[in-house]
Amino acid sequence: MDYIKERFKAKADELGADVKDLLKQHGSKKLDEVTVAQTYQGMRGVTGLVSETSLLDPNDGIRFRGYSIPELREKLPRVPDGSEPLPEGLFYLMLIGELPEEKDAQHLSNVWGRRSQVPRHVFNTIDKLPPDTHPMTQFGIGIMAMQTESVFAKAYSDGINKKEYWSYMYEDAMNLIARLPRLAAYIYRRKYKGNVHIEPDASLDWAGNFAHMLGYDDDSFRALMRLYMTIHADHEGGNVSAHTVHLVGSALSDPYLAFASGMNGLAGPLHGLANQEVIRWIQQLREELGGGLPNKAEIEKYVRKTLDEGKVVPGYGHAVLRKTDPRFTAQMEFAKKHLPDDELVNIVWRVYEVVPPILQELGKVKNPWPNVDAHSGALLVHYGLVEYEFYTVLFGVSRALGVLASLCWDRALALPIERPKSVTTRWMKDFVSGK
Ligand code: FCX
Repeated sequence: MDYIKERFKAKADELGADVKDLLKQHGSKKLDEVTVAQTYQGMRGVTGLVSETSLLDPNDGIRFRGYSIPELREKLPRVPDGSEPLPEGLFYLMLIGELPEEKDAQHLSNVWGRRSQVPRHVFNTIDKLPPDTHPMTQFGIGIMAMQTESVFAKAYSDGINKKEYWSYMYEDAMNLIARLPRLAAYIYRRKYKGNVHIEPDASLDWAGNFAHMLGYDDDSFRALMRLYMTIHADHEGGNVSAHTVHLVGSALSDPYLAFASGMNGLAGPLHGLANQEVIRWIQQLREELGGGLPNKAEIEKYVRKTLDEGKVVPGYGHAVLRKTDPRFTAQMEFAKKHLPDDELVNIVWRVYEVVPPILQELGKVKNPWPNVDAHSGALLVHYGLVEYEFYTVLFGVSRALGVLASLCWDRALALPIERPKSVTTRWMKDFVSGK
């Protein structure tokens, strides 16, 4: 057995015993109370899920196994002379719960490289779609087409012991992560680059090779991809994509089915699609003004118009965060180092000065600060990746790292099928009136 898989199994046995103990001793302890409002309002603030890979603090932002994004940028392994962390290292951290050594990240690069072959029928399936199909739709369909490769689905159909589920899920998760960059690059180059594809470069790391297959071989773009793939990977368990993967996986749907479902959630404009919406929104602003760098008054007018039209300002707000997203800050730091004079980036920074006080003024927006999606598109545009409909696919490739590591944990801890109780408004009225 691969040594990382062995380590995972050992950690899972250890935590499994802890959880058993916790449930035995404290299983009936109350964690929370649920209000009528919370059941109608997206269960905001209800603690009802366990996700081992990361934890979100409203003020400090995301921590992966206790490490913040600035800490990870310091501590995770990099390529020689690299400036940004390797997502392989983050995956190891989320899966095993400890910081990796360089050789662990390198090992994962090699394992994923070896498993990265995407079957021909997946490309054939994509080729049958109208070229104007949204890249996220193509991505979901491609993942579903790859489900033919699920070792869990096959093993389950052949008949396996419950205790072995985790092992097959793990294999599927590793294969899927390995294959996603190739699938995503295929979709990109088919739709935007005349269907001319680029063969993988086995000497590169997972994110570096992804950048290469997309057609961007600039060193600083590769660094951006490593950072991008690291910061989008996980945001605890309750966000739509992570929760969906957990929920669908709880029915023992294999990782291909569960991950494709999560990607359909990521494709929503209030979630991952917001990264394309930000660029579209800024482009419309520029078109209205005839180009150039808009001043603060012009941005303010445009923001107010957006709100008056009953739309949200994309890239701002969050269900849990209550401060500027550290993922926004990490990208801002990257931009200050690599592209401080970029016009679009400067618009993003100016929007950051203008939007929060206006959202605060509304009195209802709980978090007026920018989230990860407010910055990511401007960086990509700088390097020539201007096709903003593709941006959520990049988010999705990264998100696989967190949600699939979590799915391995779900099966290793033998978590049951998820089934919260729902009620009707009739029931609710009877309840509040004491009937
Ligand atoms: N612009 C305008 N109005 C906003 C707003 C924004 N950016 N953010 C929140 N609001 C509004 C809500 O629409 C809601 O209005 P309503 O009462 O009239 O329906 C009110 O403020 C209260 O919402 P709030 O509790 O603050 O936020 P929610 O937890 O319900 O929603 C999201 C959180 C992220 C969905 C919301 O802030 C939003 O729509 N933001 C814009 C889209 C976006 O950037 N999404 C990406 C989020 C994330 F980072 C990701 O998943 O990628």
